[in-house]
Amino acid sequence: KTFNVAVVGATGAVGEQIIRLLDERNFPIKELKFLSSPRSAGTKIRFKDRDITVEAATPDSFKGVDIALFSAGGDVSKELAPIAAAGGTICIDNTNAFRMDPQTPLVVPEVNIEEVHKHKGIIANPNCSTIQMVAALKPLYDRFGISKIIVSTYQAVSGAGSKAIDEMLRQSREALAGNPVNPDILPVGSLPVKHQIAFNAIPQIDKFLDNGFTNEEMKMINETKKIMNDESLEVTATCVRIPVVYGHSESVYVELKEDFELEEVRSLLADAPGIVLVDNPQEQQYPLATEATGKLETFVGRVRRDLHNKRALNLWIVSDNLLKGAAWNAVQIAEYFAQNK
Ligand code: 11C
Repeated sequence: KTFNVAVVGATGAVGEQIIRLLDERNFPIKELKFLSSPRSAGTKIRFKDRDITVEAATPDSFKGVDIALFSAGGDVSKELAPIAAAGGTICIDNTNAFRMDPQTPLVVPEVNIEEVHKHKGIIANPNCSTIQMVAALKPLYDRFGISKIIVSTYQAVSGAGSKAIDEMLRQSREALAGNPVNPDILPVGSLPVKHQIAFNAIPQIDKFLDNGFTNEEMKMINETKKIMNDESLEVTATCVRIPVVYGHSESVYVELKEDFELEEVRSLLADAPGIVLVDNPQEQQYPLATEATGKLETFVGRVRRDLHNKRALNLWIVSDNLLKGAAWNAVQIAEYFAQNK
């Protein structure tokens, strides 16, 4: 069986990766449509042996489309995904628009693929920093239970889009030349105050809420509870932007509900789907953003027992934020549909 597929946000950083994955993995496509904002419409994108012209996304774009992958921003998803879903299209949405909607499954295939069957037309892809953390913690959750997670992130600028990548590279060149760096985009394009990202670490990703946490931190907290289907899970997060182009890294402290042996933790991680254990401190081997870039897996290392709480351990979790954190997770869900239709 083949499917009519639409990619919404085809010219963006995540859209580009979705298209590459559909191509490389030979997704069973009948017709393929690339959609975007009117500004990017008309662009041609190569797919297999042909050029496909990007069209402006409108409510009429989804007639006859079986699966649509959205990554054109929350406003576009809010406007168009319900219309597409009402017409029978399965919408896999990479934005924040529907993640916490109780009607919308929030899916990481390694953790809760069965949730997709509850869909009402829209399936949400979680935030990148959440996906890699829950994928790595799932085998430990299933075996021992988890009571508490304390995470600090070290997030790549590509999470804030291609303009943020350009800004980080430009600032680095300016700083090395001894010139002023002129921050323009980060931490949040729409807020008046900007900070240097080159040679810096910015403890703000997205806007602050009244509780002192940022939106990005609250996404990690709320999405983790929803995906794990466990409101009692205590999660706290500090999200930090660092001058890395691709690959989010996370320092995670996790308190288990039962006693554990480190060797069993290591073997559970080594055997888990989509997880690669890289944990050999003697040889200075641990996950690195540079090595995770371009890979579909989530890498876990620095596995060690906490010195104060024998039921707690520390981990270092790294993944390509545009792949498992976005495009690959979405294409994985689409592949599941294609195989189970
Ligand atoms: C970042 N995590 O690194 C963000 C990007 O809700 O899908 C992804 C935002 C989202 O800036």
